Amino acid sequence: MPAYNVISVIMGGGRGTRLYPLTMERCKPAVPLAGKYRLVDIPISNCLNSGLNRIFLLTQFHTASLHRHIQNTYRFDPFGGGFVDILSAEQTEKSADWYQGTADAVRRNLQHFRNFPHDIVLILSGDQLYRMDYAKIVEQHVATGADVTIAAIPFPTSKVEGLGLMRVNDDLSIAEFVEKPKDPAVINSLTLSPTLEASLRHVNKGEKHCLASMGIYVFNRKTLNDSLANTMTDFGKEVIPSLLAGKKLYSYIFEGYWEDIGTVKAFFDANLALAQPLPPFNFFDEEDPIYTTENYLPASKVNKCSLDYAVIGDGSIIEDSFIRHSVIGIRSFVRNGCHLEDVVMMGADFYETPDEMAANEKTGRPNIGLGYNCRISGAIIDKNARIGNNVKISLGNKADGTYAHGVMIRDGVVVVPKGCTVPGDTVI
Ligand code: ADQ
Ligand code: ADP
Repeated sequence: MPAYNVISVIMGGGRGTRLYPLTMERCKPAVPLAGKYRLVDIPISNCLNSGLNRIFLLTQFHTASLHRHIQNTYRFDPFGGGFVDILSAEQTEKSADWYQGTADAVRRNLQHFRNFPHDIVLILSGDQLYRMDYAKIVEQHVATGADVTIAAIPFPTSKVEGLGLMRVNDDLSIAEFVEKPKDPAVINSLTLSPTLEASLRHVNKGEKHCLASMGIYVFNRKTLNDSLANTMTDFGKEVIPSLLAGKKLYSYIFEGYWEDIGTVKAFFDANLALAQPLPPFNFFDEEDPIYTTENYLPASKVNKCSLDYAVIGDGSIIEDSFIRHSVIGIRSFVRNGCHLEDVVMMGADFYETPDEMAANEKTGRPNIGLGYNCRISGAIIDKNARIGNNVKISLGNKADGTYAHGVMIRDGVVVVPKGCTVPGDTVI
């Protein structure tokens, strides 16, 4: 790879409402993941590990943090022609508004892609956790002579809610595509044929399975241009169904771990899944590593703690605390006597100096990180949060909503937003 001329386009997110408040101050691709990465590191690393180094990242707004992250991380030598270009929704003479949907976002950027020679466009989602060799889907795409190839994962019918489903022939050509069907009769009509079901390695043969779209598309250049010469705004809802009649659409079956992490709950669960004995996603893979910024942080310092399935980011300081089934991000400061269970703490962007901490003490402002004797469970603590002494935060049976000091509950997960200050002795 690539014997074919491929460009990759990563869909960096719409308004980011489903991940709010993690997207309150940053665009979705910049949301921190697994203690030290950003969401966008997953599709970019997959591209680079697949030999694809010409990457466009489409995003609604262009936060400083995303720009800094991409510039500091993805530096290419001048001979390989590689790049990661951020294309944010921009006002043009034709339109002044945001991207209306995935297809609209790609359409508005076709002019940028034209400057680079290519035959094939690989379209990827920016909010999924999986490891995939895109060379294989591109090879199948070329071998079948398809106009479009859609990556598809076999899911039991009970788990296909919110996904596009396709019925495929035994040669993998797509006969029917329905975006996010709800009607059980429709879902049942889209289940795998017995021949295909028997050929799959990882499915539980007792259950009926469907092929769900992973939102990963391989388009021939001309097919993409032609299929966007209209006003359709969305790939799953409009463009793909519209192509079924006249074009050759194939599925590419993927049988590994794949998780859409576009909601607060899915994001929380996928992070915590890394803090179990054998995580479904392996960040310890040396052959196909996930790349991210090298921060030059010191190794973490841990004193008198009980750590039980904890993932600890670099540059953290943790004193005499109990941490269970949690992800603790870079530069986290956990002071004595804390008890954390099922917590995703993103860490901090900087260390406070002794002078700053002395000034905090004078004004009664908590330092960045956790104060003494905090008890926190079932929560995401976003970056640079200041949590005072003796704070207790747990989900309990509280409903979604906004609670004291800006703390929120979304999808049944407590979120302490970025830079939030929770004064000492608060109980939520
Ligand atoms: P969804 O994920 O619901 O379904 P969509 O909201 O279109 O589809 O998002 C796809 C990707 O594009 C996401 O990464 C999203 O963040 C990004 N995105 C959305 N709007 C964008 C915009 N305006 N600008 C830039 N990026 C944008 C899709 C398919 C389903 C399939 C699932 C799998 O439509 O068929 O099953 O993905 O997750
Ligand atoms: P996020 O990770 O939440 O998207 P950013 O990446 O935008 O946040 O912010 C991180 C950058 O901001 C880091 O480079 C950090 O050094 C810097 N930074 C933010 N606030 C401060 C501050 N008060 N003092 C020093 N540096 C800061």
